[in-house]
Amino acid sequence: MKYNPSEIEKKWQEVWKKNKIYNPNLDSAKKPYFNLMMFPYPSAEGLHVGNMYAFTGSDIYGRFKRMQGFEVLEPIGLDGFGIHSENYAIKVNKHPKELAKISEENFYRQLHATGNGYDWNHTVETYDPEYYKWTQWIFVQLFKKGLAYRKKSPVNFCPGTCKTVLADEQVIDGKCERCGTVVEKRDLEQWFFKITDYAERLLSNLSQIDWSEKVKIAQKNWIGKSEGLVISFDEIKVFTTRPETADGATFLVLSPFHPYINEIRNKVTAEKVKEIDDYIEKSKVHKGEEKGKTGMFTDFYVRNPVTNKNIPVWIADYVLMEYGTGAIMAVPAEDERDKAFAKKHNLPIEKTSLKANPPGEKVVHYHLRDWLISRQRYWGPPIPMIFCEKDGWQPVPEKDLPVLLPDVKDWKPLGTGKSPLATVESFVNTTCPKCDGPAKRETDVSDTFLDSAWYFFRYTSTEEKKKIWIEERIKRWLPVNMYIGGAEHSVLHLLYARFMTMVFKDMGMIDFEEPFTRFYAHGLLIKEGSKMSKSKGNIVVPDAYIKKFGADTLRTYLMFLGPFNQGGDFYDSGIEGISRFINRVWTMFNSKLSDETQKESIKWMHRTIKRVTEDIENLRYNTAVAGLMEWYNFLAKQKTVSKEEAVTFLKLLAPFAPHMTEELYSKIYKNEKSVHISGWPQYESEYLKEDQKTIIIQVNGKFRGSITIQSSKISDNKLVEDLAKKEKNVQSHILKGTKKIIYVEGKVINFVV
Ligand code: ANZ
Repeated sequence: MKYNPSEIEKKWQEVWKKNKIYNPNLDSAKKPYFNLMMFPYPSAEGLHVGNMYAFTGSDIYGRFKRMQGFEVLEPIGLDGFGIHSENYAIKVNKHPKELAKISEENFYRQLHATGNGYDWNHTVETYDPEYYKWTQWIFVQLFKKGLAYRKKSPVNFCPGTCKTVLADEQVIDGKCERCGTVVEKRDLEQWFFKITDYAERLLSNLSQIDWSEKVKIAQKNWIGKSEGLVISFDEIKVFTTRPETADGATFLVLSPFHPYINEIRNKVTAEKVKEIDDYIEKSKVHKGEEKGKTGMFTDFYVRNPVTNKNIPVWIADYVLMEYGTGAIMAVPAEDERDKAFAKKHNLPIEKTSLKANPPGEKVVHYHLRDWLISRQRYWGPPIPMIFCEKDGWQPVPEKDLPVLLPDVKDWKPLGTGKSPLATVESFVNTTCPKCDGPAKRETDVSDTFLDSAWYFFRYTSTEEKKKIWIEERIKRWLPVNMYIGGAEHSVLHLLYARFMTMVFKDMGMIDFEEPFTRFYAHGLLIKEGSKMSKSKGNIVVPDAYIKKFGADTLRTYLMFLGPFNQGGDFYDSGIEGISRFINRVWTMFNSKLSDETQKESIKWMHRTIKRVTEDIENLRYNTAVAGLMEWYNFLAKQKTVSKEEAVTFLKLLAPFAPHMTEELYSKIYKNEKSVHISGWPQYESEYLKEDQKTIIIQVNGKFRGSITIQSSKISDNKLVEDLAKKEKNVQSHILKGTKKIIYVEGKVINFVV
């Protein structure tokens, strides 16, 4: 029978759905295993093979665990709210809500075609009011706990396509991570989550979790713990990690946003005040190359407490208000940045003894900032807060959740620092939950990273309407056993999800505080040498490949093209090679199978089971496939292949090529259960022992001893000779050296002396 993937793939997808083999019983599973793929945020253009690469890698692990006897929950959903989706809606000029429906349908259709073992009964879509009701509920809980607060502060604002404030994590090298526009600082009042209260826990717990080292280091650096001193220079406090250099502090620098500047204003000339104000205005906009080098003298001095000398006070934007005390003592003799600044502005550089001992107060600082939650955009969950002139900020009562996102025509961002919702009067005007008087709703929506900070909890309980989740199920399924996703989320999603989990624990909702026991970062795909991207026009869409070769071939190829944590290069010629392999496997196990496995063949089988098992456990998928190819090559040379070999081979290949292995398995075992729940093959170590050979040693034709070595080593002449020479009884006979050495491979070595 010819291999016809489009026929068998459709057929098995239907059967699996009917037999619910990927739907574990969430309430009674005895061996639950939560295998989670990072929440995708697909646009209407759908899935490209780069995404499919990640999903397949996760699915293979889930299938492996299922075959090992675990009841695997492998859920899927989509993160469809947020700037990413809204920017795409702006680009194609369609309402985000309309577009979301199209994206969802297309994305789910594509995912079905890839044959992943998802539990389709428990999907989560972040724009579903049944979901964002709980996102808003979480906001209210954080507000009640004092972990959500409002603050006016200089925040990152993207004046480009995004026209909204951004979290620090979303600014890369001074540019917006989404659209690349240079980010400005604007003084705006915004909602923040107090993630900084959790800095120490977020840091110290890192040692307890099994995560890619790269990601742990990124989190550690982002949290950025520093221990140092706060030293007073008259009324100004500075934070330093190098107090011993204080005698070399020749000037003091304030951030342009430092409150003490107001005091200085009262003490200097009107001209100086104007100069100060101009400088502050200019420093609100990043100036590329200029940034970090400009500064101005305030005409004001403070006393260095170590040298007792008066030193000038400067303002410069290389000092950040959000870190330490927003002021530094500059030690140009020791610090490179201070030195460059001193040279540029002709400030004194003086040696430090490195022994200064200033009066100081010991402090710990973290680079981590509070999480900026507000977005002046449309496509997100409205922040569930109400402002009353009399009672101040009040949370929306829980019975009134969700605050529905109104359907509006004018949904595009305004760039005024206000969300488009601010223009919708019917939305804005409401009553105060406390005094019933007239009040106004918050019109910003929340950051999409809040939507994705807790979705994995909800997967377990999507049918629950009255509570955020079903406690029993959380106890059974969480924390997530295996989480696979992109390393680019190291300090965004992964940090926020950890924070939220700690908050839930502190609220008594759960009894663990790390959400992901194991996290594995996958690599990225490139296409024939360059990074796969829309701008390069080298995006590969899986649909055509699935049609031509079948999902099984595409899946196996993706896993074969490189180590899963490094990614690899997608070549059309490569997929053809895998297609030939899959076709040959099909033909081999479609022919007549013998009842008994040959002795030499048994060893091959057990060696391959061991190798593939260990490779999949460690996500070395490419070498697992290579192991199967080697075994195939061996089997192809044998006169017959046994039923046992066929079944073992199909089981080992099943996670990669789930449909064709199922078809072949069902032909061998009619009426048996699916290969995917048939149990993973076990190897027996007695078959792994290598054969040994004994080689006779002669000197001038006389027997003098023997050595025993592994059969695979008998053609290594040098090894055999060295080992033979070391034999005690041989040594004494060859003391004067040898004339000639005759080796009959695997049998005899004769030294002529
Ligand atoms: C004097 C000094 C001498 C410093 C020296 C460094 C080297 P980390 O380790 O990152 O915490 N600093 C403090 N607050 C700052 C702010 N708001 N903006 C910019 N820089 C700031 O770095 C702490 C060091 O960074 C502090 O120690 C301070 O400079 C600077 F040879 O004080 B140091």
